[in-house]
Amino acid sequence: MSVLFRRFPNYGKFTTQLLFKDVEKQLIFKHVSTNTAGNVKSPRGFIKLSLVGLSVGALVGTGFSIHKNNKTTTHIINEETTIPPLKEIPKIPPTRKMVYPGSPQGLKLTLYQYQTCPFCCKVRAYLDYYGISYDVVEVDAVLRQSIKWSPYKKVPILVAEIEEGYQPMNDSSMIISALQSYLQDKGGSITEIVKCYPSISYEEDGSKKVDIMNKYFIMYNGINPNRTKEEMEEERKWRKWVDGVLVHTLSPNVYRTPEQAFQAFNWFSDTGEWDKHFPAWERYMMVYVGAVAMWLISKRLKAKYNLKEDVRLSLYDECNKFAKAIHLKGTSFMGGNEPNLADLSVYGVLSSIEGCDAFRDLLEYSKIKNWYLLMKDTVQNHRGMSFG
Ligand SMILES: N[C@@H](CCC(=O)N[C@@H](CS)C(=O)NCC(=O)O)C(=O)O
Repeated sequence: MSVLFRRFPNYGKFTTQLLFKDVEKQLIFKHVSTNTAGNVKSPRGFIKLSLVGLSVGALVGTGFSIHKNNKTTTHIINEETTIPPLKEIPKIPPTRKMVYPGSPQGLKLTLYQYQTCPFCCKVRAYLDYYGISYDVVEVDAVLRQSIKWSPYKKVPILVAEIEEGYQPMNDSSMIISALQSYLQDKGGSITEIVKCYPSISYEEDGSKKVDIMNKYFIMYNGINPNRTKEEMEEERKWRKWVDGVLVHTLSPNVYRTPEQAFQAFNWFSDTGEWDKHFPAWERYMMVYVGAVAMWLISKRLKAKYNLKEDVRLSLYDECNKFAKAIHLKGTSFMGGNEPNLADLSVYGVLSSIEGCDAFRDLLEYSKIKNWYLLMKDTVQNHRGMSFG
């Protein structure tokens, strides 16, 4: 992996070499075939209730895809794309503006999000910690009108204003890595940085899947990272664990019983101020259909991700792993005296369930509480602000 730390005069070269590594990894671990047949299923034709249920299910973003397949056969389509800048996107009044006086000059960002989506919470934790100003557009989970302009249909989407228009960034980990790369190299261009994170699409059991290359890598572009290779590897390891493991323990815990599912959706509605942003019919749909759908889906997720019979134990176990790793380092954070991107990612996704019983239990019965409260204080006071 030494190639990952070599310095390159421009981002393009860096991308090509990393991309090669990642494709190589996929070729090793997945069955490869030249068969590229198979269409992406469209939601058209679903009755409205199912559509609403499924859309709301996506709110927590942890495995709606389980409905589509459980098999493991994969065919690489090998389509590589980068997110093109757009000349125009519809002007939607922001739901709120987060303004930080020390925010990096010239960086105008809009976050399209669901308030309680763990991936969106992760991006907000990053922006708030570093005191980077941004506008928020709360997307309605049912019709998703405000992201109609985007070919990428999930949230978060972060859009940066650039000279030629707008540069969208998709996927929470890619967004964080791209912004971190931009902040390291202040003279760099967001569009050039985004090119370092191309998407590769492939077919898995009849549906098209997309992976974003290099999404846990920061592009230093010749700048000395001032960190050891081991520190950077450790940070990436835990960031991957957040997306690949930790996040999958959340839904089965949050929606463990119908009562807890309703409680969670009512909290989503309160904290996301759904009464302000969405018509009453849509809000009720989201709460009632969403709670039932997620309660049902979470049973499948529990099986898919091999969670323990008592799903709380899986959540505690995972959080204890992270807390123990920090304890062994003898520091306050995984990043040492200051949080790194792993700390911010763990904090972000856990903050998405703050209003739920599962969260209260987590703080009471696991070892994550002290770290979590310290992180909360650190993020809410924007202690990384001097970085910008
Ligand atoms: N890997 C993505 C996952 C994003 C995601 O799954 N978002 C959910 C909401 S929490 C979503 O928009 N789902 C819509 C859908 O799957 O159609 C990230 O890290 O941003």
